[in-house]
Amino acid sequence: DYRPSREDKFTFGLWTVGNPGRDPFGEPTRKPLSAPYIVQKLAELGAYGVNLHDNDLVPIDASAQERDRLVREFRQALSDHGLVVPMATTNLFTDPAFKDGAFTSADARVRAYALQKVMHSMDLGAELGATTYVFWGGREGTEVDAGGKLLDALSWFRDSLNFLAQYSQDQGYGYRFALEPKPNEPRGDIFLPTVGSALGFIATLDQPDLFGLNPEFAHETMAGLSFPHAVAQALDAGKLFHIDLNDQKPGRFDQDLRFGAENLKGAFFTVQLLEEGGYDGPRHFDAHALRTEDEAGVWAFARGCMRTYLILREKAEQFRADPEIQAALAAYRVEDAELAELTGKFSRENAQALKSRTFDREALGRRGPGLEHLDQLTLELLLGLR
Ligand code: 3MF
Ligand code: MG
Ligand code: MG
Ligand code: MG
Repeated sequence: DYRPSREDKFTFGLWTVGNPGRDPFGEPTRKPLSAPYIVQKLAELGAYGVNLHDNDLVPIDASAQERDRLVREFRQALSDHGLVVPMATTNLFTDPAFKDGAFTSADARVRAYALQKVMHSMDLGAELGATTYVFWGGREGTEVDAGGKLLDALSWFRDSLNFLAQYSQDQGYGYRFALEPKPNEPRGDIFLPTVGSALGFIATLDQPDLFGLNPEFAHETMAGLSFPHAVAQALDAGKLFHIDLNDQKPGRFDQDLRFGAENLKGAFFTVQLLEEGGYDGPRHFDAHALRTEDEAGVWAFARGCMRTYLILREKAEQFRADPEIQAALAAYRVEDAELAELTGKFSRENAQALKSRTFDREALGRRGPGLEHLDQLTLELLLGLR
């Protein structure tokens, strides 16, 4: 009955269900929820874990005693309710110090403070058992390029990531790092705006094997790109270290909608890729209840994210088992053993044989691959008619 269990590995950020409904034009519409209470509620709903920014748990100006108390109470709640913390990250975007970037600030003091803050936050994450560390560069960007820092910013960013990877190793934390691209908001233009740009950047780091991606449905959609395509590229590169599931209308502000709420087919193909593409990490929801909602709406939102995922996972199984869909897929893909031999591996002989081969180009162009039929079958499956 689509009730999640720990094995489904559903996680939420403290900042997601804890989102009080503030937006650039309006005050919060909900009361803050304490971290231990969130842990209790998520456990009741069947989640597996909870993720956090340092300051979701510990206020930026907390005293050492206050920090210890908050961490102790949080850990107690985790062990009381059987939840884990698979991922941790740093808030490098709320404080005014980071208004023009953290790792990419033009002010060396801000860059150094950002490194210090991340190291403390990595200590906290390790204390809580996190193995994945996310970098979302929310303030790493510009509105004004007259400052001339575009090339410097990339090299400052690189130096910071190299430094922090070594810090993790030196402490024996064993983190894997996941970069989370976003094209804009809160900055006009954020550096490393898409999954593809982050993948390209990772190749320039000192220890590229430690770095992968945390792609987000809403972020690629804001860039006008396809999320399933981005997920596939990350999987293909062996770089899908984590994932932020939510939803988004293209051409809008960052909405962080409930998973599956807007792009049902995109959500379906995402679930299919995750389930069949070898991803075994947490299914993390980075979204929040609509600003209109009260606390009951928050839990309806969280339940809905997980329930939709489980429904779509079942749909992916039905897709695999449906004879008509499988026949349409088989008809779509044309195999040819002899040509596979010729094109599979370069040799001078294969190249020669291929060059002298005759292809019926017009027949190739005439063939109808049956995608209208296949897509309609898929749609009807999703609508519950198959
Ligand atoms: C913003 C985001 C972020 C990141 C988070 C790290 C506040 O659009 O998606 O959420 O996901 O900082 O995971
Ligand atoms: Mg986001
Ligand atoms: Mg957001
Ligand atoms: Mg995110």
